[in-house]
Amino acid sequence: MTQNKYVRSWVDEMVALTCPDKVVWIDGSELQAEGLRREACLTGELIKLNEQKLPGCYLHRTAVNDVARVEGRTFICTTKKEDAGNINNWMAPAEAYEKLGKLFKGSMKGRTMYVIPYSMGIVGSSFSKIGYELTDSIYVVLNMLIMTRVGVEVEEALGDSPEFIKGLHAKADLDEANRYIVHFPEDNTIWSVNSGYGGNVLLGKKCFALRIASWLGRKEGWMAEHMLILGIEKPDGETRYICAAFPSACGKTNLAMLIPPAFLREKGYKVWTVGDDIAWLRVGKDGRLYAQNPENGFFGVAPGTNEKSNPNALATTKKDTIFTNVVLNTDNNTVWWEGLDKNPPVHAIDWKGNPWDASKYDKNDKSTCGAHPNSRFTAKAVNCPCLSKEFNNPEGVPIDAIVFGGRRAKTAPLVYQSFDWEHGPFVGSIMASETTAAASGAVGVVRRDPMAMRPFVGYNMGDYFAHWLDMGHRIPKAPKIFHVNWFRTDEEGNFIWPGFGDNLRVLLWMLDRVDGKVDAVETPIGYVPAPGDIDTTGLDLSEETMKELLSVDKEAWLADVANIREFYALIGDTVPAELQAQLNALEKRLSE
Ligand code: OXD
Ligand code: MN
Repeated sequence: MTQNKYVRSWVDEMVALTCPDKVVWIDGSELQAEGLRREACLTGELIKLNEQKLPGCYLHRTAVNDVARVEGRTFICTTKKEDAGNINNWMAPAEAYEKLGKLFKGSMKGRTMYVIPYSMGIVGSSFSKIGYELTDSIYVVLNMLIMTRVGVEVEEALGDSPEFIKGLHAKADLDEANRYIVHFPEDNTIWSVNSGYGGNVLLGKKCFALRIASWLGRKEGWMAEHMLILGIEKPDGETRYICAAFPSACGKTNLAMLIPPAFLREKGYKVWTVGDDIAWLRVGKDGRLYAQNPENGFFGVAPGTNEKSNPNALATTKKDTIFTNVVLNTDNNTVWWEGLDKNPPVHAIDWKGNPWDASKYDKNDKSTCGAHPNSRFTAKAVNCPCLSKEFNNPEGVPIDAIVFGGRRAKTAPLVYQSFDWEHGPFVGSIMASETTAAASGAVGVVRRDPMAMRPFVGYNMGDYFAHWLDMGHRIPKAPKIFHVNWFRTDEEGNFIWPGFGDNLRVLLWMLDRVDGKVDAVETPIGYVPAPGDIDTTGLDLSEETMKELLSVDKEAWLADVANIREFYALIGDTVPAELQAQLNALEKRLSE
């Protein structure tokens, strides 16, 4: 237990508020973790899985009303409303403390409070930041032990400093109507109550490493982004690094762990994973931008993960993993989810804990799913077969390219490059995803999700854009910025681009652009590859189809400009003049 007086007095205060029967300090040891797993199995909070087939693996089920992040109940509490901006929900700090204080009051009576000292980032690295999470959930403790670096070494690194993020979480009675995920960036504080779902309660992840960290990054001159980090090893042994931001559930984990297509594998290309969800970015001494993954594990979406889509993720989950809300196969005590394989278990329990009959499964009716569509695996990074050897490098990895991406049926081409750095944040700011009605091919609703950070920026979105522009001036050797869309569809609504491992072909074009090895075609939206510059060896894609994938539909883009204007108006007058000028220039180029 730390002697840090700031930690001790804050813990005392939170104990007085929540009134736990017992307080347990988490030391990061395997012995303590094993004791907690055993206790959780006794109460039913965890189910131990088949030790031969899935050693060290467990299943957990959340309450049925508590299966995803709750954006509508997530708040940024700054003294001035304009500091949180129009995109975030805002509450005055005093009001939030009072409102949640009542919910926390006595909420741990009859329960144990666990005190988790954790580091986001490699302990002792200049990137890293320390947090404490107080929670009444063993599930949270065990997930934090996988997702972050926990224990005595973290307390030693903090020493007697007051610089730590104070996280308080209580399950209370899981009451949806009183569920709140609240951030006080001015106080380095996060309060989460009435949930037991990962994204709401593993406070190191979205709450700290994105919302609070983005606030700190702006103050201190660095960036916290919703980005994967991957390394591409070339046949000559050199490895180049790329960061990519896609909205939730658009395949970041799959891209981060991709397996190159056979002809590139044979040439000697390899892909290494540094991170699948969050990147902290700082300018290095050499003037390049460096990235570190602040997490220590993966909290991935299970459904759809299989031997084809992501064999590396699947392999990562074969030991030491906590599965949440997947199907339990009662014949052999293993797990299953939709899209794992074509052999659903015959005797099974669904994510709600009820007997499940796979033969009644109808893919158009989510209520018949055995696993919840947002069911998850929490798996250790060290168990990932393609983990980068730079994963624990305290300096981070140098970034050559930043990639933004969305899910667009028609508008965005397969790939384009921004004209320059200033145009890059513009490209990020107009990121969007849409739903497609597959049957009719009709285009659905567009949700603008700048830099994939709409739910995660801990301050005013316009100020966040300004920070991106400002960072351009601080990075002498800035990465190049690109946009991709793996999801372009044909008239029948079928995806045109094969995706998955073949996405490496597009990343290699980017690296050629970075190295000045290949020309590109200038279009109103940016530079696109010349026909033939993306290697399509072994793919069944005609030149016509490639042209279609890379085409820019001016009418669709002009309609998009109108939608972007509305979105900028929603953010308000903090949108930097530079980005408004970029939007006007785009419109002009499209109209010419
Ligand atoms: C997300 C996640 O929702 O990573 O983005 O869980
Ligand atoms: Mn995410």
